[in-house]
Amino acid sequence: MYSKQVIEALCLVSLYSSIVVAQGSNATASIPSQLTYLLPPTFINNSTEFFLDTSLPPSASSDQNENITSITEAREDAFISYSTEFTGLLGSKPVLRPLLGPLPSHSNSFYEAGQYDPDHNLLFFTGASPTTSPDVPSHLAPRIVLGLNLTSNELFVPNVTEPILVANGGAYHDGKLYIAHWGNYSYAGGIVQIDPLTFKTETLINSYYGVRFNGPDDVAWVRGSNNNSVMFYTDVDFSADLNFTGPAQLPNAIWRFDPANGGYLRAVIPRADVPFPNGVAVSPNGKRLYVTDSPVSNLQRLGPGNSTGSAATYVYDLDDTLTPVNKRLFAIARTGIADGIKTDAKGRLWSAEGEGIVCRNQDGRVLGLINANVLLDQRETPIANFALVQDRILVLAVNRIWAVKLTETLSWTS
Ligand SMILES: *[C@@H]1O[C@H](CO)[C@@H](O)[C@H](O)[C@H]1NC(C)=O
Ligand SMILES: *[C@@H]1O[C@H](CO)[C@@H](O)[C@H](O)[C@H]1NC(C)=O
Ligand SMILES: *[C@@H]1O[C@H](CO)[C@@H](O)[C@H](O)[C@H]1NC(C)=O
Ligand SMILES: *[C@@H]1O[C@H](CO)[C@@H](O)[C@H](O)[C@H]1NC(C)=O
Ligand SMILES: *[C@@H]1O[C@H](CO)[C@@H](O)[C@H](O)[C@H]1NC(C)=O
Ligand SMILES: *[C@@H]1O[C@H](CO)[C@@H](O)[C@H](O)[C@H]1NC(C)=O
Ligand SMILES: *[C@@H]1O[C@H](CO)[C@@H](O)[C@H](O)[C@H]1NC(C)=O
Ligand SMILES: *[C@@H]1O[C@H](CO)[C@@H](O)[C@H](O)[C@H]1NC(C)=O
Ligand SMILES: *[C@@H]1O[C@H](CO)[C@@H](O)[C@H](O)[C@H]1NC(C)=O
Ligand SMILES: CC(=O)N[C@H]1CO[C@H](CO)[C@@H](O)[C@@H]1O
Repeated sequence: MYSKQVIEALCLVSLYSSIVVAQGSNATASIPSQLTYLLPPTFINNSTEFFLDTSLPPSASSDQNENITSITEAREDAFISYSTEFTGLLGSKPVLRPLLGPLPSHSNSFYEAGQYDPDHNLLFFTGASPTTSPDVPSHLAPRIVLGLNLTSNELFVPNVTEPILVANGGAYHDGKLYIAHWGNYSYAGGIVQIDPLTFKTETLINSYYGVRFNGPDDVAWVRGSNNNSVMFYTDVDFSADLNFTGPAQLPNAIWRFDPANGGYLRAVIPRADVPFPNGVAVSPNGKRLYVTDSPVSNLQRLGPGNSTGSAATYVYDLDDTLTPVNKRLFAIARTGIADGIKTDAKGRLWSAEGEGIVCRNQDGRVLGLINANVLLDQRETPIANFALVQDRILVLAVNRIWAVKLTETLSWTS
């Protein structure tokens, strides 16, 4: 509930400008961007903890600036702003409002997808059934499709008409919900289309000339200038590593499906470009494709940092044929990986990362974040996704859902 402003002028007189200390879990901390790249050199670093856990030498408070005792003063604040743009987006009194939960810990029922159906005011997401025993390790609990009626706040389990086995990311497009799922040993995963009211389910994609996908993970639709729509999805072999399916049959890739002209499926981004493709999103103007890479070293049986990939988000341009070209590194996650990503109506990119829900502008600059330290009851299972619902962000915080109302409309549909 407390919000304090940075005294910008301090930046001029002091090498290490002041951090604004706030109290209370609904507070906003404004952190001068200078502190994101310049600290007293004996700061204590640690990539597994958060930036807000960085401790500065005691001398920093006396020698450099009495106001910096440590960045950790902001660690219990819900909102961390690195820009006036993000502070403006939060408004004067941002509130992290509990929407659902908490369920008993380890029930990761509020986990992936996070898709808003604006036609019926419904939220769809994927996660463990709320009745899953807390004894089942969260990464092994089968993930199903779940719904929340945002009018009545009623949680429901859609009675889908085809199996959806280890449901992951999703997309809402043209009145239908699309979900990526891994399948199991005997049932091929793929992309399914679900009617949001009747739950009639149809498989759209599940094979490449008779070869199974490894584990379709996320999906996004883009509408071209001629009003035809094309679907992108990521395929990654985490499912084999977790023994939900047999060994990978295809190299990990990002695929493009064009339903027009009888349907045309092709791989458009190879694993040489993005080794472990995970989240996928398009910009509202249909000109950009974002993809996250997830070098989850425990799944690859490698040590931390021991991977050919980066915990990064890449951006491609979409050319006139809606084909991704011109790959650039967009951002590297400071902690963990960037998992679910979504663009807002103004083209900013929001991503679920170790540190929380991170908001970047189109140049990849971090504008601010919603702090995982406050969002999560535990740190073992990070936040994988969230939803943009009109002017709200609904955070799928594993065993609870939080709602944050912002000052702008964020959601849009392709
Ligand atoms: C990071 O810092 C925390 C808190 O000081 C500590 O518990 C943890 O062991 C550190 N991790 C690494 C990899 O240094
Ligand atoms: C510390 O912060 C206070 C209040 O925000 C300000 O008045 C003071 O000038 C600051 N001190 C330094 C050395 O920047
Ligand atoms: C923020 O404030 C709201 C309303 O006062 C309250 O319901 C919520 O629990 C607070 N958030 C946290 C994280 O304490
Ligand atoms: C959502 O809840 C409202 C209020 O109870 C109800 O009128 C509406 O029919 C529900 N929507 C769906 C899709 O079930
Ligand atoms: C789900 O749908 C099936 C038919 O597809 C039906 O037999 C079953 O009763 C339905 N279950 C619920 C809980 O509505
Ligand atoms: C895979 O899922 C199908 C469809 O739900 C089910 O019939 C089958 O028993 C499952 N196979 C395994 C090995 O779990
Ligand atoms: C574009 O296509 C959608 C359905 O695919 C349709 O609802 C919409 O009216 C179309 N827009 C234009 C401008 O043709
Ligand atoms: C992998 O899953 C299969 C099929 O469910 C099971 O038979 C097998 O024991 C599992 N392997 C391991 C190492 O858990
Ligand atoms: C990196 O991975 C290789 C191959 O699995 C392994 O031999 C090596 O010990 C790992 N190094 C670290 C630092 O984890
Ligand atoms: C406190 C701490 O974790 N310090 C580490 C900072 O990074 C260097 C280089 O990786 C390590 O040697 C330190 O142990």
